Amino acid sequence: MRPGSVMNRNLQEWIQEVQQHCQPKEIHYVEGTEEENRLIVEALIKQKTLTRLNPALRPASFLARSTPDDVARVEDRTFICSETQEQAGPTNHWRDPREMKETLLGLFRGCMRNRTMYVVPYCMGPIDSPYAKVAIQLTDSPYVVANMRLMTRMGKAALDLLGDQPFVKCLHSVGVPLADGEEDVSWPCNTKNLYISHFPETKEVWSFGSGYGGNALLNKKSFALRIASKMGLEEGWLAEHMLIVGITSPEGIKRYFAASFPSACGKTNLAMLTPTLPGWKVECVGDDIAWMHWGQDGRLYAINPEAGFFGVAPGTSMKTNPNAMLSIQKNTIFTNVALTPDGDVWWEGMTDTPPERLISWTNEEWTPHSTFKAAHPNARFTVGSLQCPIIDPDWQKPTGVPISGIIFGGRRSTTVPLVRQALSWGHGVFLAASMTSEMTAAAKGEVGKVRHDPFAMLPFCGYHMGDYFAHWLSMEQTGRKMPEIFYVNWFLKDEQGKYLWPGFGDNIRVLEWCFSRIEKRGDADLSPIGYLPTLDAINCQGLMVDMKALLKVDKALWKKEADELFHYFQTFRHKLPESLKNETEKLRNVTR
Ligand code: OXD
Ligand code: MN
Repeated sequence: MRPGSVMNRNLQEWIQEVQQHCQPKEIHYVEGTEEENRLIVEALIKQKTLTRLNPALRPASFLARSTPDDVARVEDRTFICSETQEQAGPTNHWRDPREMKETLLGLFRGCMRNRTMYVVPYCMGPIDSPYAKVAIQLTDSPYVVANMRLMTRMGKAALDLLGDQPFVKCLHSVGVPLADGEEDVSWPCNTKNLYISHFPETKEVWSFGSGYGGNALLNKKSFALRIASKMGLEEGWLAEHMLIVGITSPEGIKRYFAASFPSACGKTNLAMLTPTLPGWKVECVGDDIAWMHWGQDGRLYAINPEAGFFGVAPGTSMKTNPNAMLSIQKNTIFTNVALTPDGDVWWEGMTDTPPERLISWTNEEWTPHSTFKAAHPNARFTVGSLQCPIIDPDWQKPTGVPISGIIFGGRRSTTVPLVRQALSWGHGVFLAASMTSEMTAAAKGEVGKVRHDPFAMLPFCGYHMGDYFAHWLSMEQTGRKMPEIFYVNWFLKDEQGKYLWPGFGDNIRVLEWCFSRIEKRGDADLSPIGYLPTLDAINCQGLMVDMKALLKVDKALWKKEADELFHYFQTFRHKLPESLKNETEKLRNVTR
């Protein structure tokens, strides 16, 4: 792709503006070819950003190690710069867009000196989908380009699709200009000056200082969730932090579910589940993001805007997620995992017994006696969706797949039962809005602390969360077939701290109950928090589980929960929809 073939006038002007301001040494127009990728990867190896893994064990795969200060999304440096603070709402960090741009212009001035600026056209959603959207990322990180090639439809096809249309502008720099002749480091970043700034009105993202994950791969959280959620509000659709999975019963009935969990709560595992119940089949459409539109038949249809997985490596094994392990056998970029002496990768939880010797993600000698982790808890793998052995045949269907059920869930060791079904769409929205979860390593913060994470969108909603709740409530309209809503918790523990539910492949037992409820079968009791399965409604054959404990609704704990929720919801003030207020009151009354 020559500069001359960049037809979009806005794009040409923008590139020129950024070039003048950031002063890169050269511009590379990314085409997305194999040869181009080969050259980028070779340069990254030379720079020691990537290490080639043993081709006999892990063909065409690489390991990247970041610096210890650039390992996760940084939510307190993530900003929604809407025109007013009210539009960003109480859950987002707001900055005035003009002030933020002034600050950023200062930081971006000359920030790409002696670096290449890559122009990365990419499409979110199948190229031939009416719901696909094109964005352009300008970045000075070749590591970002190599990852985006796996995670998006990147290059010429996206640019051709764009034509002269408006597009989402994503500007990214690691924030480390080089003096003439200065040697680069293997992981340039400038985390002292970190900004991941979103401008929802003008559909722009400006990210400065980090080279890691969601801070730098602006296709994912920044565009496909924060900016897209605002587009969904404006255009009447939903951009959600949800996996999409197709489930076929032994009778051959196939239904699609979307499911929303906070980061690192097992979305990838659920999306690729290997059922332990005979006759059931699971196929994966996506593991992290769903864009959902209403079809003419009144059903909700979901596309996966991504083309690859950016999964958490630690804890992934042939036992917990064999399909993920099979997906990453080749053509994979690993970041912050450990290196084995024979040039392969390892992470905590991959095997029961760790190897005798490793090089840790911090590039240090590691043995099982070491007091530090071999892989970072937020270490990742990046791989194209097509490598997943159970990728759904319709995963790229332009109009998406029809959603019969939506599952919400969080990580809670107490209080929240294994599964329940919402009484109605409005009640389901209430359950999702009241989602709480113990924090994980996916974001910088206090791991284990319970926090509210409505719809698992707390870090990803590009506008006022109260308006977001109202948008969800407004989805229910005459003539539409609303999906059933469920709320699950795989993470309950007993007093000794042992998990009460085996999880992983056995989650199919819970999905079977959800499936039967959609078909108006399946036994349930009405409880103060929704429909609960009766004690024998979930197939537990071959398991030793305490279903009573798993389905327990402890009134005293729920009273605390309801009171706390009441106070949390007050932070949304007049933007809290009346129906959520009423549901909270009802919950407080029944648990009194
Ligand atoms: C992710 C996240 O990377 O949610 O998917 O943090
Ligand atoms: Mn996610």
